[in-house]
Amino acid sequence: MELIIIPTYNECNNLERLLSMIYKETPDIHVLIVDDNSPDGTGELVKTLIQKRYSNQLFLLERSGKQGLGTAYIVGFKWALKRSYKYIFEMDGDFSHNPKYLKNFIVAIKKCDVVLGSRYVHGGGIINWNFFRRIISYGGSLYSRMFLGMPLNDITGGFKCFDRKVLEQIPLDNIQSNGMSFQIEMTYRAFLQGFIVKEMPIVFEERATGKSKISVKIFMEAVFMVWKLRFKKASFSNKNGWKE
Ligand SMILES: Nc1nc2c(ncn2[C@@H]2O[C@H](COP(=O)(O)OP(=O)(O)O)[C@@H](O)[C@H]2O)c(=O)[nH]1
Ligand SMILES: [Mg+2]
Repeated sequence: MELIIIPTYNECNNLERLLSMIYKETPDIHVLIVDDNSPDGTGELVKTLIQKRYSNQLFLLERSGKQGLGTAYIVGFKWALKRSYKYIFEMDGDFSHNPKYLKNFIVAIKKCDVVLGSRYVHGGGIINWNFFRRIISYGGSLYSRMFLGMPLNDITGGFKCFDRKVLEQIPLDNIQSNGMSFQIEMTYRAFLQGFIVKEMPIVFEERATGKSKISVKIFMEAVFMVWKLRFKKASFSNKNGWKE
């Protein structure tokens, strides 16, 4: 059984239509929304949708305030591991990650341990990003690839799928990153544990409505985190993870 985790902060205008697209593509899939008390009422919308339409397939975890994407995924992963999901997705709630790719992921994950939706392989791409965003993203992947020695092209993306055994092996309480580098850290830890990570082309589309939450702080966290990950490598490739 598959679960998609979608962290949300002010995605009221996107979520209802996104969910209907997801269930159209993959009718049996389960979705967990992790909402940080969005001021626009995203949490309320999800509660209504659970009541009225998707009672057995849609779930909501609510946190009291905006605490970042990384920790939202961590609580989502823990929720998933307490249940019997075999494949666990990360996905944005703003249409950047097109649900039409879900089926391809489900085929691909059966032959490996982690599937990354990749913008930088043949067939992948980006629509509607300015030059600056492209440089940050592509540069970030190149930089991580070089420093961390991972033979992957898109390391900063957030549309991905894990086999549950990967999440069982990664010490979730020791994850250091919360912003953009969360994606890098999760993949790096899976890679160091010897799991097979494959890339699958996706075309990423910039959100049409709502605001991106990326900031200079999130970007700088990523720049320094790659160094930190690199030099902590020895201590966290063992199963006990990485303790400060
Ligand atoms: N729960 C939660 N979700 C967040 C937070 N920050 C971003 N998100 C969600 O994470 C996804 C990606 O965020 P977005 O701002 O679009 O990042 P970008 O695509 O890198 O510009 C969206 O679904 C956001 O609503 C947060 O602090 N908490
Ligand atoms: Mg986005």
